[in-house]
Amino acid sequence: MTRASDLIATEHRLGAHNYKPLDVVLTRGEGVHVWDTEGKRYLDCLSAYSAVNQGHCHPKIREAMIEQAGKLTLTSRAFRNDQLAHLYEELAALTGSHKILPMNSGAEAVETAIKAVRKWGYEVKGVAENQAEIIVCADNFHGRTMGIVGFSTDPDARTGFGPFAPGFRVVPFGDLKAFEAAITPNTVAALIEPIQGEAGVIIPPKGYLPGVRALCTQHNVTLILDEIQTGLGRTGKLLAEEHEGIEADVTLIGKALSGGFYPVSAVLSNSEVLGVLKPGQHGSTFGGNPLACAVARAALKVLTEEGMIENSARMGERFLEGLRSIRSNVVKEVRGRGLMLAIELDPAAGGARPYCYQLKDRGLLAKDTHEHTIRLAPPLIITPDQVDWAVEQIAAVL
Ligand code: IF1
Repeated sequence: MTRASDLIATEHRLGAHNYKPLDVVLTRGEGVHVWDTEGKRYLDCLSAYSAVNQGHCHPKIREAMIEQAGKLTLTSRAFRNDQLAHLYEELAALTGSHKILPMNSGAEAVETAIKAVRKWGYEVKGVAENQAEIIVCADNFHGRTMGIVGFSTDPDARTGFGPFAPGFRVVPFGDLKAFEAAITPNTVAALIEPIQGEAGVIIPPKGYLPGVRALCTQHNVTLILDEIQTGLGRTGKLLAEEHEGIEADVTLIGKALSGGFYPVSAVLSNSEVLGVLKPGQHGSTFGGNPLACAVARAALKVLTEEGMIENSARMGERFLEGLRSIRSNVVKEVRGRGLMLAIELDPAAGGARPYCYQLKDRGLLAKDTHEHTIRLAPPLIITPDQVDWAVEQIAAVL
């Protein structure tokens, strides 16, 4: 049973249908490329939703993973391991954070931050018990767990899954007045994506995030930036907040923290917020395990040492320019920062998915989002020639 059509049929028969992937069955990846079971090669312009920023199967991350897998994989946090302290040190040096809490998935990092800021609100800010409020944005995407989908505004994400936890206030993304109006004495935090990913690569208006930062400082509200998708070089800086000249109080990273080898996420913060979590109040069997730490250390090392962040900025500009030069009456808007790019099609074009299938036939993998948007996010190691080739294919199908 190796034929792609058989594998797809089996997935259909035995798997839950919570995804509708493009019908391409991949079997190998290297750098910016992936190969399907028939041996056809594709330029990957999704990078596993930015988890593979370093490129598929990066040899140095693979080496670190294999080496650590032969030594020690999991101790649980009941005991210590000799990798965690090194990851802390390297992450702290890179990001300037004072405290770090390692988890596995992005959603877990978000849930962890929510727990920590609520407790901070009660113990440090002085909010009355169970009154803590967190401001979130409309069209947010922070993950799939119960706590998170409860403050989603996407009907697919939340309908049928209630009842939901209270304590969240939804405001329009990019509207500083609305943000200010939502702040109450019980507001403990604001949770925001610096660029909304799932919503279609929505970049907030200039001044919005600095304004949010100032309001948070003024009202003693913890600013949590979800950089799980935007972080680690995707937008051409280590963190997307750098484009705005601001610093979050709590930063969430995941995805590319492992270069796609393993689920690794982390909450980064100053000591005041994460400091409220005491032994027994939070944790995870796999969080901070030595295999995850070794992989993350290698993933961060290659990201910085191999110039991937700078390349993301340069290639992002080239890609955006190329896309903007495409003359097509189905294109409504092209937008992006670094290698986080999107083409919004005219609703009359009949949806983005047929275009993604045409791109697949031409050897380029991209993913439609929200009906009319094609999202482009290649690995950060993409070369100028590969960018130009991608633009040619996209121009041809549009
Ligand atoms: C899926 C999108 C990307 C995220 C931000 C937290 C998480 C994500 C900003 C949770 C996850 C993913 C999950 C993936 C689709 C995907 C996605 F289309 F939904 F928006 F990347 F573009 N914060 N994003 O983007 O991280 O728990 O998944 O590790 O299939 O659901 P996770």
